[in-house]
Amino acid sequence: MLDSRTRHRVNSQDVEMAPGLVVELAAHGLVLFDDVTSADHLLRLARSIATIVPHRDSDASGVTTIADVGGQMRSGFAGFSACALNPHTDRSGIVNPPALLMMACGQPASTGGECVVIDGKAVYDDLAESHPKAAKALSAPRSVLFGGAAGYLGSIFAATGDRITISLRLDDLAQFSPDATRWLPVLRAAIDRHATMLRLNTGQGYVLDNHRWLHGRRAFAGQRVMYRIHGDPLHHLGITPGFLSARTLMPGSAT
Ligand SMILES: O=C(O)CCC(=O)C(=O)O
Repeated sequence: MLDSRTRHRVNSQDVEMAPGLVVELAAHGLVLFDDVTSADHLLRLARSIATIVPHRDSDASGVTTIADVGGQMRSGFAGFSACALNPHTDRSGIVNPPALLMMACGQPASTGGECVVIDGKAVYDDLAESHPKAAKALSAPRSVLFGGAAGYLGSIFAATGDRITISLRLDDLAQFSPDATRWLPVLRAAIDRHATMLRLNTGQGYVLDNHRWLHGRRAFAGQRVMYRIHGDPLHHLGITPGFLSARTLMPGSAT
């Protein structure tokens, strides 16, 4: 669950807004902000903490404007509808997804459209405690094909050194091994237990560690507009993506 420590208020006039934000981000992997009033403003914030990673759908500066564009929904383009989005990791179909996701609300929906965030560390620790077999199966190498045939064969939880990362999508662009499939209901229940809904107004948003936190949204009606930027944290800031767990249950470790 979020608490007041995870809420770092960013003052739009404050050129020094990055340091406090970085401390929160390094500690919790998630920071909420206010007063980021335009896509340009989000871009300034993003450049102060990250190297921008462009996206298929972004403009040249790396900003993607997410809104319901109508028409028929195509696979991999659900963001541009008014539908709910299941908890996911952005760019899970590549080996190294960008480590940061920055989102700001340009205009809230008339109804619905709340953002949903889930701490992958809480999900992992929960599973490791309550369903160690699930944690292990969902960490098995090559147990998920993310992103279709040209995608990436990996796992939901993966260890790099002493850090664990989460990578997930639950749409038609993820195919799970039979053993991972068996544990998906347990995973989804754990995700639900740790989900927090954020009702964002204009100028409010979040920065999250895309290797630790999952994000999604609820269905909406109206002209909702969100600005999105991906990036990798600037090296000198000392932000290490992913999380540590006292209960590592990676394949090969004792249960
Ligand atoms: O609309 C949102 O709040 C989230 C969008 C999103 O997660 C995406 O497009 O991947």
